[in-house]
Amino acid sequence: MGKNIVQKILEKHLVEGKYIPGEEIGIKIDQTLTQDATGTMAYLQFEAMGVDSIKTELSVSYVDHNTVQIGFENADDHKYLQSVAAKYGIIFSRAGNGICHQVHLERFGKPGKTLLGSDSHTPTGGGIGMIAIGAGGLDVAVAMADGPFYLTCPKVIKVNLTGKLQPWVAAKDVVLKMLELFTTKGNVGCVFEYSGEGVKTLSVPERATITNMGAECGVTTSVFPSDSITKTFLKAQCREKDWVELKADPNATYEKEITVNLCEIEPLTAYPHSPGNIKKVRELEGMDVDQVCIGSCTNSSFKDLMTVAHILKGKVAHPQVSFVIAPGSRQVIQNIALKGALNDIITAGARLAESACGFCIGNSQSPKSDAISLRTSNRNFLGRSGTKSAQVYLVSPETAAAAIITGKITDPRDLEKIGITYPQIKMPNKFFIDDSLFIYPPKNSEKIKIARGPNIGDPPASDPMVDTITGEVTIKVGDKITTDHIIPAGSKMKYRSNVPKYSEFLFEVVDPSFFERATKIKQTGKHNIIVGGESYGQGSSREHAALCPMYMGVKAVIAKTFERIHTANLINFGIIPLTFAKDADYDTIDQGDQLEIPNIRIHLKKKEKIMVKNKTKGSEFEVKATLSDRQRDIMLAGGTLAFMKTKQ
Ligand code: MIC
Ligand code: SF4
Repeated sequence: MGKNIVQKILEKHLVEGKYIPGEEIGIKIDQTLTQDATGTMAYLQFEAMGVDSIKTELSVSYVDHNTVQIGFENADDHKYLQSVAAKYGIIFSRAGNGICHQVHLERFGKPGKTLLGSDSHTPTGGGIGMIAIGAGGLDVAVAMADGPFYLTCPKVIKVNLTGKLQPWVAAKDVVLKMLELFTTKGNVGCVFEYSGEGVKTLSVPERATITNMGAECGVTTSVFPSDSITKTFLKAQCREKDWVELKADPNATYEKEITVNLCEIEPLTAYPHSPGNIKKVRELEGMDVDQVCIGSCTNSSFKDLMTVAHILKGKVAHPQVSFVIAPGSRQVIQNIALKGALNDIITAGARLAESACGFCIGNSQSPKSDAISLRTSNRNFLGRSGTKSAQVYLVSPETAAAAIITGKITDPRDLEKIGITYPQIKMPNKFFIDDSLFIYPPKNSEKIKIARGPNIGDPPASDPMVDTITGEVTIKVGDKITTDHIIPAGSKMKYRSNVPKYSEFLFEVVDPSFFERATKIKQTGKHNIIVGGESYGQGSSREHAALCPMYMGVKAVIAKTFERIHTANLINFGIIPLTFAKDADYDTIDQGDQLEIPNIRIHLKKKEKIMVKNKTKGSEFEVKATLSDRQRDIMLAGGTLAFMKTKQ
């Protein structure tokens, strides 16, 4: 039987299990990437493993998230990261070099390789035919130490692209269409594999926009074939030797197939507060816009910014619009500068932000109260921009540029009515390349001292699993609770290396009194329990959404369904993810209810039925622990680090 691309790459990297969709497998990871906000904890955990150097083909530590440096904390983290990189053989990408996913695509990604990144948008690498997966920092640390990465062998969905995008319709609109079709939930354990005639019409940056935002559907990753377009891109990056061809066999089989006709896609937007809320731009046109932000790992490539520059040439931003632009990498800035496009953008009134995550993570450029903000980024969760009352719409660079000119939500196709022609951007045959902001590790690293400023603390340790969980429902939340709801990033992100302090902000956007309640419950010696609805833990890979609850004494999360990365993080930190055997039981629980899960340790060990007693309601209900044998052992040990110690 023929093989699809996903199967070809995964089978080549298989180190444990069999390639049977739905079953757990372990794969060898060729490359890793970390970013500073998740990296500090990842490397602290790597250090705790006692390995002398990384065992991957290539590992890169990027500084791109926390670059605001208000106070010493971020700078301390950066120094720590730089010294760890030198010590263990990791390439260090200095602040200013760009956003990890964009830079990795440009300089390091290789078709056919596996990439594990401590960031949920690592699937950007699928744009050049990698199996690129986002994970918690601890999983990345394990991969750097030569451990397998465990995942559920995915169900591969073939996305057959036909036709060609119409002028003014962008790759962003394709992935927004995918979000309309697949929504943000129910796709755990799947991978999107793109194929068909339409693939040939998409450049690498366009493909990367599509694979980047597959993360919002909750798929494990997304992948494009590696073809002549990939080769041309790598050649332009002086990396032609990294190219290999990758295509599915003609008779390859898939779990499911869908066809998306590119000709039929129109400019789309994701309206507040979920990337899955899709409408046509046409339906919202005329709405006043207060802010437009162009950038993020989804849409900040050379092609994106050249498109924007062309549209804005000779125009000035509408007086009511605050216009911010954050190029994806230093290479992008250098190349658009050489073309004169940077000048066109600045002349149009752009506030040029650092080449970093910045506004996307609410680290800067929070909009005014109740603002309508149009962003080319990938997430518009409540409060993520830093302004809880703001309404964030996710759009393509074309739609963003149209609003900059008109001050209103505008279908970019209407720009032709005011004499602006559709920009046909040609990708350069050779990019201007300057790798001087990468620091390569020295050959001899013995003398290197790891820099530990006061912001660098030890990762908190977890205890072995208790016999019986006895506690209180500290919080009951609804469906689609994201990791941004669980623990915010933005201005609080500087506490990533200080777990006790960062924990104060748990559930801040949903219920700021959570921390106080959880502290009281912990002090009485009871366990904290979280109850959630469908798709709990959407969004980022941030392991602090498990680490901080663990620190606060949360022992179980009971939800209708969980998202992939968050489930793995909960297990890594010894919090048991339990699902309702009957969804209706969710309705019988209230915040403050006293729950008991008797003999959970034994039940887990013996794979027996697990019952929860609701002592407040005098009722009982069944929950499921859907764990592999490996995950079960980790849970019993109290988390991955504790489990690894039992193996030594
Ligand atoms: C995000 O986009 O939410 C982040 C910030 O990049 C996170 C990582 C983090 O929280 O540090 C992600 O996507 O994994
Ligand atoms: Fe950075 Fe935003 Fe991309 Fe996350 S989604 S990596 S915060 S640019």
